[in-house]
Amino acid sequence: MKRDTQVFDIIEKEKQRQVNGLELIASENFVSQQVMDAMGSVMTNKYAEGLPGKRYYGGCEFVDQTENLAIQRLKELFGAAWANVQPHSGAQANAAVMLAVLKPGDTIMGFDLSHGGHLTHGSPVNYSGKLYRPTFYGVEKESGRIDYDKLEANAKKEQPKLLICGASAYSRDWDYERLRSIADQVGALLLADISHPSGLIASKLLEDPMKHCHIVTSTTHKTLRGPRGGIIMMGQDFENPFGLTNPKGQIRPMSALLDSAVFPGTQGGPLEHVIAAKAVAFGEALQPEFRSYSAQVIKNAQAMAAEFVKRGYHLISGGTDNHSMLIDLRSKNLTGKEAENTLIQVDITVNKNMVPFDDKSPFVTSGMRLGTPAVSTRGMRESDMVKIVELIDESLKQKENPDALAEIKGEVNRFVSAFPLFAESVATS
Ligand code: DSN
Repeated sequence: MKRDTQVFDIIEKEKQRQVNGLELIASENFVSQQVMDAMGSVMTNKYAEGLPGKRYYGGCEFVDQTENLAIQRLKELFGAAWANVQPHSGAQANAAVMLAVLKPGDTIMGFDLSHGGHLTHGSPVNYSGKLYRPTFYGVEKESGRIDYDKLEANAKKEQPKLLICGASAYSRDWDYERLRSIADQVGALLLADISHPSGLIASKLLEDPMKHCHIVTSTTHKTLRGPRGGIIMMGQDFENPFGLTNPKGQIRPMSALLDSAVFPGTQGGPLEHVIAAKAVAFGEALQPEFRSYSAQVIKNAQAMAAEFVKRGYHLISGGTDNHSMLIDLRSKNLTGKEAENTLIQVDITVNKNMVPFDDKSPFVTSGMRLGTPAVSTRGMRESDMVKIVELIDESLKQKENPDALAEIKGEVNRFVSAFPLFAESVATS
């Protein structure tokens, strides 16, 4: 068969974009070669609806083995009693949880998208806001942090059945113990969506949600540095408190309800090639080197945040506990759109982002979000973060000057050429 050069030429260009640029999108990372090898393997050819040992297709003995390995390694990584590794994405994982624990029209409470939350936590344009009654909590204007007393009062007023914590743009850790106490007081289940910080949590560098939350979901491709995908976990199994039954009218343990909410509830055949890659990534995350990597992610984010503050940028909440930061650009007379578009001209990738109490539309925004998982995978350290902020600051100051931007782009390309792209070549000690 003739090789499809049309597609592979484009893939090569994307590779060069990744190699030559500075990747600061907080939700992105670079996987190892062995994670890519597993994703691009024959496992993609196999149908395997069902769970290991209970499939609707023959010939599943080997995909059963990789899926079991993924489950076993994931449970070990987070100290979970139960896990499902089949969700195709974080959005699919959250959809399955809601299908398992709620009836249409039930009230949910999540972190406001415009304050840094996620679409699937109740946004009106998402299934979660269309099928359920969404209510929200947010951050305080002055502190940029969640006020748990206000959250509690809000939960008592709205009486959600599902309280969701987790965010796409919140640079502070979460008080899961307090959230569980609030959930218990209003009779809600507590879901932690740890998609962003899951690698840092697996490395025991942030609070542990597994001890306090009924259900935990995550993506696998952000700080966890695996293939694109989703997972669902529980610290311990329990009986669904809302009396929901399976189609036969039987009360089932939550694990069974969640399994059937993934398949057949919201998905068909699992992506066994991605599950094999998840198993590889979870194996990598169990190594001591991964903890060193995660520690560097946080050190880099804190060094980057401090340098932005030094240069007069306004960080929401003033700094970061994790891998990310959200910057309000209004004090620099810039929009998020202008910043994103300027930085892409110098091969620096960030994303424009709403800031809490934003007065601009989501297509313009007043903020930019940055994160350090990808640059840390390339082996960059604190002093490199200072250099990166200098490059960003200079680019934004020169946004109307194409010659200056061309020069900075050359500098960015030279700077990154010292750092290899993929995980296995990274020094983490
Ligand atoms: N909200 C996306 C992000 O954090 O980039 C993920 O869905």
